[in-house]
Amino acid sequence: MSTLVVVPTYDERESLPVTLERLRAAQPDVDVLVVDDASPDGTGRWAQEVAERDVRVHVLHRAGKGGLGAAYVAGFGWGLERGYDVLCEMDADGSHRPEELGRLLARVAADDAPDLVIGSRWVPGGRVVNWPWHRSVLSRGGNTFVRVALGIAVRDATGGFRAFRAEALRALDLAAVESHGYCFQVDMTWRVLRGGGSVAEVPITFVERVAGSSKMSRAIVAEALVKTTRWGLRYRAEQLGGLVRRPGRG
Ligand SMILES: Nc1nc2c(ncn2[C@@H]2O[C@H](COP(=O)(O)OP(=O)(O)OP(=O)(O)O)[C@@H](O)[C@H]2O)c(=O)[nH]1
Ligand SMILES: [Mg+2]
Repeated sequence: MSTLVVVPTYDERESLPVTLERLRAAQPDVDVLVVDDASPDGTGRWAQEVAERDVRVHVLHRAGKGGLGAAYVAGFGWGLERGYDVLCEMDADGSHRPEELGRLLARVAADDAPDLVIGSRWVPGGRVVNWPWHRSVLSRGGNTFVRVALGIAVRDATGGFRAFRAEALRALDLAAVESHGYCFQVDMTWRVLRGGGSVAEVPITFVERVAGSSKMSRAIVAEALVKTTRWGLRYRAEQLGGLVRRPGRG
C-alpha cells in the first residue's frame, strides 16, 4: 500500500524539522507532502531543501495563508493524482506523534478497513499531554456538541491525525469542501458518514506543541459551531421531510 502523509505548515520552521525527522524514522516507507502557505518564517524554503535531497519528501507551495482545510484539499488532490492508496493528515507541530502513525495505518490496511481512521484523544486509551484545562474542556465540549448535533458516534470528530482510504476521498466532492480549521475535520467526517462510509477511532496521545504558535482562533471555533449546527438541522429536516412524504408514496 502506498501512503502519503500530508503535513500543512504555516510558520513551523521550529517544529517541522523535528516532526519530519521523527516521521521519516518511524515510517521510512511513506511519502510526505508538506503543504506550505508561503510561511513568512521560511518553512517552505527549508522543506524545499529537504525535498531536494530526500526523494520521499515533497513540497506544495501555495501563494498565501488559505487555511488548513484548503491546504489539505490541495494536498489530497496532489496525492490522488499520483495514485496513493492511503492519504494521511498530520500536524507539523508535534501534537500528532509520528511514532503512532503505524497504528492508524494498520487499521486502515486491515481486511475490514474503515474509510477513515481517526487518531482519537477521547476514546479509552486516548490522552492529551500538557493542555491547560480550558483546552480540554473546549475539545471535549466541542466534540460532545458535534456528536449530538449530527447524531454520530465519533468521539473525536475534530481530531486532525487521520488516515483515509484513497477511494473514500475520491468518492467525496473535495472541491466543495470550504471549511477551514477544526470545522474541516468535522466536515470530512460528516461527508464520509453521509456518503455511507465508515469511520473508526484508534486511541492516541496528543501532545501540546512545544514551539511555534497556535493558529487556533475564536473565528475557527465559531465556524465549527455555526456550520455543525447548520448541517445537523439540515439533516434532521431531511429526515423529517422523508417521514412526512413516506405515507403519501406508499
Ligand atoms: N498550509 C497551512 N497550514 C496551516 C494553516 N493554518 C494552520 N496550519 C497548520 O496546520 C497544523 C495545525 O495548526 P495549529 O496551529 O497547530 O492549530 P491547532 O492544532 O488546531 O491548534 P493548537 O491545538 O493550538 O496547536 C499545523 O501544522 C499548522 O502549521 C494554513 O492556513 N495553511
Ligand atoms: Mg496544533
